[in-house]
Amino acid sequence: MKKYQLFIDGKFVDSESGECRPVINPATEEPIATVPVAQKGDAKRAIEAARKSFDSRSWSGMDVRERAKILMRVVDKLRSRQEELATIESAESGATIRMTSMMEIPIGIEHFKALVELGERIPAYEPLPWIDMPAVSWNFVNREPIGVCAGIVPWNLPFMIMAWKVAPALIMGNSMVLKPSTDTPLTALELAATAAECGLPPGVLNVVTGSGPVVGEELCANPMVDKIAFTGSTQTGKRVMKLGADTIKKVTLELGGKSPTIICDDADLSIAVDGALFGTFFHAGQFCESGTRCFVPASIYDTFMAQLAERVGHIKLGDTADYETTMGPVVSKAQLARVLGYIETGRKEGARLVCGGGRPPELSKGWFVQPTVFEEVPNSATIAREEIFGPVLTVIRYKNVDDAIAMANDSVYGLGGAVFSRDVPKAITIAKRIRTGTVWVNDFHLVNALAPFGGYKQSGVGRELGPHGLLEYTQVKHIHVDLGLQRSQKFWYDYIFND
Ligand code: TXE
Repeated sequence: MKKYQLFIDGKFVDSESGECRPVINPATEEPIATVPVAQKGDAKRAIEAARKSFDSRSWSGMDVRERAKILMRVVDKLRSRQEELATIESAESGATIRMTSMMEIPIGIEHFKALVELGERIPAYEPLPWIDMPAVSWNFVNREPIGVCAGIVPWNLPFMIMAWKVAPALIMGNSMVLKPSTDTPLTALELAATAAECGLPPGVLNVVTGSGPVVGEELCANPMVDKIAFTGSTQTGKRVMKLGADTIKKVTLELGGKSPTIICDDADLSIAVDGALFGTFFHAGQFCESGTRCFVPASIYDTFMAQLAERVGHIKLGDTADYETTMGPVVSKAQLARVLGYIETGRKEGARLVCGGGRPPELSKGWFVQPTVFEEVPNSATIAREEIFGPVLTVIRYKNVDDAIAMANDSVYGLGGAVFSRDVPKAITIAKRIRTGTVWVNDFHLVNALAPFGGYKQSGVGRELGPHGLLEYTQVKHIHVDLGLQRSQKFWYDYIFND
């Protein structure tokens, strides 16, 4: 069993305490590796290394084209390791190998590449309009890295979410300390090893494995950290924001969701039924933008539900290392208990169970949950309001489109959503009225590296991906060059002189 170490200042090192913990495969419940349990002192060492590298300008002062060359070497090396990374990611997160090898790792690498290419093209110099009051001056904005960024990553898509933080932070010239989730720390350490091999200067990327309350809180509170990029639950996001407030850190948060899928009465059901199921059951529902509330019009309700119930039966649970398996377990025993608890609440609150509703009896090992569909759920029910983060879909009947949009927007979250209709202009009009950061028309989950991703309301602050996401990793400095070269032209000095 591989024993991993922390990655600090360009070297793999043990934690100060020497304590390690196993990483468990959620499909087999067996340990697959061990990682250090870092303490605050380890987090501080990593922050100091990042600070030193940033202040030395070994990376931040490098020409962006040189930074891009090194990061593109990382991309090439990651591509050559794609299969190996897909296997590790599947084993640590419980995602199927079908998903990690066909989607998460290759697309995560492509997103990394796209963000590096996009960042390279963001100009450091932004001219401002001519200013001649109170006298002629030349003004421009210098776009600069922020400094030391903390990247806090959850367990649902560890490689991809890490790529969304590391690539923009580094191409824009920052140094970073990355804290993966305790459940899924391995691909972060693999990325660090690859980056070091490709010539990334020491201290620019550091990886510290440890708990949120210990390592995560140190990263959020330490005065040497300038920015926090956090993905995780809304509850922890609130804590992160409060901790960052003491030293006025820039904070971007990508948090929970309860995304609506609105099926229109003119939808192509061969796309809409599978789309609604893909929106909820992909990766056992462990996407923050998952479409867990499906709004179906009364006029096609029975037909839609009959097709939906039939199609759920085609989702195959089982060995995550088998390419035929299409749905894996949830990430941990704690998450299993949480999801089963919500299913119980759904039953108690009177929702009608269409299928699923528990652990699959045919699988004796692993934290699996059957794909579960509830119907006749009021939008006020707990299972329609709270993020479950498991394979649970609630179907809600609606009378007219205004009614559907009102219910879709009646949520504290605002991350994603979808509209299914053959009438694309109508679907776009509905999409514009949904108060979320992304809406797909006739699809779901297709996150685009060139488009901003993030939430309205309690789903987050700021954006990841695209130019909007890259700019979150920069500071803007206004430089004013006064063109009045004679003392007599600077009449405003006479506000303090009278001679
Ligand atoms: O999330 P946390 P958890 C939701 C989902 C899930 C629930 C709980 O509903 O059921 O959150 O999962 C680190 N200071 N999402 O407990 O706590 C932690 O170590 C600083 C939605 O895993 O948000 C991990 O690295 N950091 C979500 C990261 O924060 C702290 C993805 C996320 O953990 C910390 C995951 C603290 N005090 C869960 N406490 C999404 N939006 O994609 C924890 N962390």
